Amino acid sequence: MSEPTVPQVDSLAEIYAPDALLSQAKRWSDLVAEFQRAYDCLPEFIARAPGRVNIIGEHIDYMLYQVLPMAVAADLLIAVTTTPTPPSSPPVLQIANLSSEKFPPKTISLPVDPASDIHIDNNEHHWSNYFLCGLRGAVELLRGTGWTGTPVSMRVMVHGTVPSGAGLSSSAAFTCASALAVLMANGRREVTKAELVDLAVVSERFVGVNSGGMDQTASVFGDKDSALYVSFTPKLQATQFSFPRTDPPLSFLIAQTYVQADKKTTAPIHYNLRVVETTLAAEVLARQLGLGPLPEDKGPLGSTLSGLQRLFFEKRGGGEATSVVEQLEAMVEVVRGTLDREGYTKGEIAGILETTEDELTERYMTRFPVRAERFQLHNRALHVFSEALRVNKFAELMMHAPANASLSYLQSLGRLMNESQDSCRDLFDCSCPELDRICEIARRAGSVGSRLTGAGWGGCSVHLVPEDRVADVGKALREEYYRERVPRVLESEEAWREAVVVTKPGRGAVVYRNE
Ligand code: NG1
Ligand code: MG
Repeated sequence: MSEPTVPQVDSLAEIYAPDALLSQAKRWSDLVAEFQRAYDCLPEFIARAPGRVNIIGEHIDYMLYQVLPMAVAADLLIAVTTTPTPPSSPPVLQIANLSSEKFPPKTISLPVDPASDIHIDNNEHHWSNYFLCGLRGAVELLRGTGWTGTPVSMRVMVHGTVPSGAGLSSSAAFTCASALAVLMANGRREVTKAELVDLAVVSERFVGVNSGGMDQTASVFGDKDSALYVSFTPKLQATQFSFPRTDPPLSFLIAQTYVQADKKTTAPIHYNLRVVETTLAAEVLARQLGLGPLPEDKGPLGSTLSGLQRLFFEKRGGGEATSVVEQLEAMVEVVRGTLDREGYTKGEIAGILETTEDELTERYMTRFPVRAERFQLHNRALHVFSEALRVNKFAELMMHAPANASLSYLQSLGRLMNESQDSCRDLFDCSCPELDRICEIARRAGSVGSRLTGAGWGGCSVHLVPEDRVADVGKALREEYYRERVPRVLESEEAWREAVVVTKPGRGAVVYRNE
């Protein structure tokens, strides 16, 4: 079977649901008009990639456990025109945004070889950095396939509807669309979806976040009417599945906290620190269980908790005979019986791993620096194994729903989401009071499962709500959360429509050409 490639489309009906077509047509024509005004020509193509919502499976993608996200309809568009770069001159990038007040334009003279020499200054953050990350990744990929040409000069106009810092991964939409745009601009028409995901993950890391692969996978592999069950080993696989028919029908509601989670700035104490803590938990467990150091490379048996799990059952024997659920349940007990609840200092970890603090810093905390007094290995590992278990149970329930699934079926799905939220709050420390409050209000008003979605520390929440309770949940959030904390949301219909959204799975990345 050939690998699926990123689709080329020529009609908006292939991208959006019928009820969104009118407003999208207006938005796209505004983008093209502004493009023409700024650059005096029409775009050659438009690269588009959506945001995503994660239904369940938080902070476990970078430990290579399965997750269950879906692409949303909100997306990022990049309209592009190209000109060949004259010999021995640098390629030039002109980048502008339809929302020019928030995202001012910039003209950047690129190094002749952007694959290695592009300078991305993460201290001086300009929104165009995300494009540069995609550009650098894309040129690296082209170089890897033997391409020696000079990248073309590009004029681009961007417009995004994925709110930034809101947990819907505007960043993945941006890196996926940028990488795709640069590949297309340089004549690479056939791009496999898997290739684009790998590329976008690498690109996102140039921004300074040690990203997992969930968001980019959802943004590229998503499709109308289906959510995704994503596995990262032995290779990336995104299985599409549609929601079961239930009575009452189920819906997913997204509610914003309006607490901005600025992942780049807080990475050393939040996101990147969690990646380090979970990685070190795997290493420390391996030593304490007598499994020796984990293999150096982060492949399936590298420094991840899923790698440790595999090694544990391989060495113990009988791994094949034990079901995934039994294995994960066993790992939860292993963590409880092995790791210290109080956390570990860097010195203590170095001691266990028979290394020095300097070497530990060099290996795990240099490319992505982190700050912590104590590393909470017990709590983080416990979250990861129990969350992986919940994803597994959730996927089983979703994919093998009973014929006449009723409210109690929805409640069993919801329970797993609620447990996920508790674990994110208590063990992974990635919730915040506003997220906790929204979950509490929504559950009281009829949501059967409420949790944060994405990295957390602010951003969005996702709720599994029986269709007949959607209005109640919206009303309760409006009165008990927004009226008090974000009153501006109640000032216009438009603002309200963005705060609480019933979401449907959306189409993944595409290239639009009108030839
Ligand atoms: P956000 O910050 O919501 O884009 C991040 C990671 C994911 C995953 C989730 C937590 C990036 C691009 N995304 O999402 O890979 O680890 O947090 O489950 O870093
Ligand atoms: Mg992001």
